[in-house]
Amino acid sequence: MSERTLVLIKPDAVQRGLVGEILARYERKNLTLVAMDLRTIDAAQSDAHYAEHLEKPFYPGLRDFITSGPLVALVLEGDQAIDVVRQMNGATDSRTAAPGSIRGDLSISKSENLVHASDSPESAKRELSLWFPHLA
Ligand code: 3AN
Repeated sequence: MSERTLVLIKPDAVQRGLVGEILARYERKNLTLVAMDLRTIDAAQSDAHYAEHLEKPFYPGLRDFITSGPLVALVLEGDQAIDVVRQMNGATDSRTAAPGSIRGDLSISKSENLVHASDSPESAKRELSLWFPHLA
């Protein structure tokens, strides 16, 4: 079943010049690029995006990081795209993420882990309307 998922190529990836490499992986997988935007977000947008993490001890650092510079927000579409993209991204902790995944190949950090992707149909719906409200 075709799905849409919200992906963030985070500020560490932009800073390191990895946007092309990461985007190329999604394109080679044959996911469809529906929307893409380079933007720098403020604390309010971070709080809305990471609503479930607001009380976590790591959240202040995560907010500083995600607002630290431009990121690339994209919408990808394809058959079971939500799970497919999570698999491609790899485990949250890049140190243990599987080789072959974006995090496993390109990052060694748990916090600066290059990418975000929606983790369920419910979060995809919420995140898509937050980041790209003009999309149907
Ligand atoms: P994922 O991005 O794999 O869905 P989440 O949603 O559990 O992971 O966490 C959101 C983000 O918060 C992660 N991408 C990571 O940057 C950061 N994060 C999660 N857990 C930790 C932690 N224990 N220490 C530092 N940063 C964390």
